[in-house]
Amino acid sequence: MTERTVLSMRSGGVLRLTLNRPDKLNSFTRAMHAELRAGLEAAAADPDCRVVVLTGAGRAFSAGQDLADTGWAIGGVAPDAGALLEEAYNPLIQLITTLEKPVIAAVNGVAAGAGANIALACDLVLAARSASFIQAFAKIGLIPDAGGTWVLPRLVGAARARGLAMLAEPLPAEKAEAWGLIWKAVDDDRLQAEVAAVADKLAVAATYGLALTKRAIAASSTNTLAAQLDLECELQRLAGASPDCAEGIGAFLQKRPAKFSGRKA
Ligand code: T3D
Repeated sequence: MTERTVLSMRSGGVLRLTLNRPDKLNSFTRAMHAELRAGLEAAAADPDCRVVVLTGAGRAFSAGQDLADTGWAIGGVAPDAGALLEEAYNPLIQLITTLEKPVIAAVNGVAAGAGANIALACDLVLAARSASFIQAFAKIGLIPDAGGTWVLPRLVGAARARGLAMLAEPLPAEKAEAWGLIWKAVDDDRLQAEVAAVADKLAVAATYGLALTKRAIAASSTNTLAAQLDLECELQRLAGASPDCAEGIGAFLQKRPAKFSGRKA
């Protein structure tokens, strides 16, 4: 039987998706794309799933595209490198960034190429101190994809984005945190516990409000201030009419812990 390339485990409101090709540093094949997409779509459809954790099996998070599974052959005709992005990476990044619940990347080891940018597409990135982020593309004559050219300058500024993209050097987790590329670098032996604590907190949070927050922050990168203020009015109306907002304010006034359902209505 073929082993699954993505392991899926639900515990309470937390869905954990583990990239599972440790011998090839969890590099992406078409099968892995299909399985990850299915996992994320299942998360989107399941109201009881309130947060997704994405991590890697073994010593890597992901080394990006499996370079043996692209159709490149030494001396052969080059395949259309954009086609794989259209078919697989772009929809994956869209799925992560528009999922109406938080996605946490638990970066357990090296994250290279599209593997780095898939992690950076997640809402919160926690990385083991020994992990690193490598925009490996320049080493093979490609450009950063899977959203890399969009997210890098926004997170770390154009100067650092160009350095990361053009030099393709590993950026250690601690420096990634210091530069604002990720949320947190933690001791290796604390990574899973820290991720579980964050996931458990988000699993009982006001999920719909978080989804609207995610939407607003994503829109801010192209909006003017005036457009963003309008969007905040629109989304705050939706958040304010949600049962979780009523519960949150009621709980505050009654001096008791809030019990959020995560539902829209
Ligand atoms: O159409 C398109 O393709 C466009 C899409 C592009 C998306 C992309 O992601 S392009 C970028 C692809 N990724 C890379 O270029 C990174 C390649 N990997 C590395 O540079 C290194 O493996 C790492 C720096 C990530 C880690 O180095 P190290 O020394 O710790 O491990 P290693 O020995 O290089 O790798 C261990 C095994 O994983 C090895 O297999 P083996 O020899 O033991 O059977 C290695 O070949 C395999 N592996 C690592 N990365 C990939 C890979 N196999 C296939 N594809 C990989 N990307």
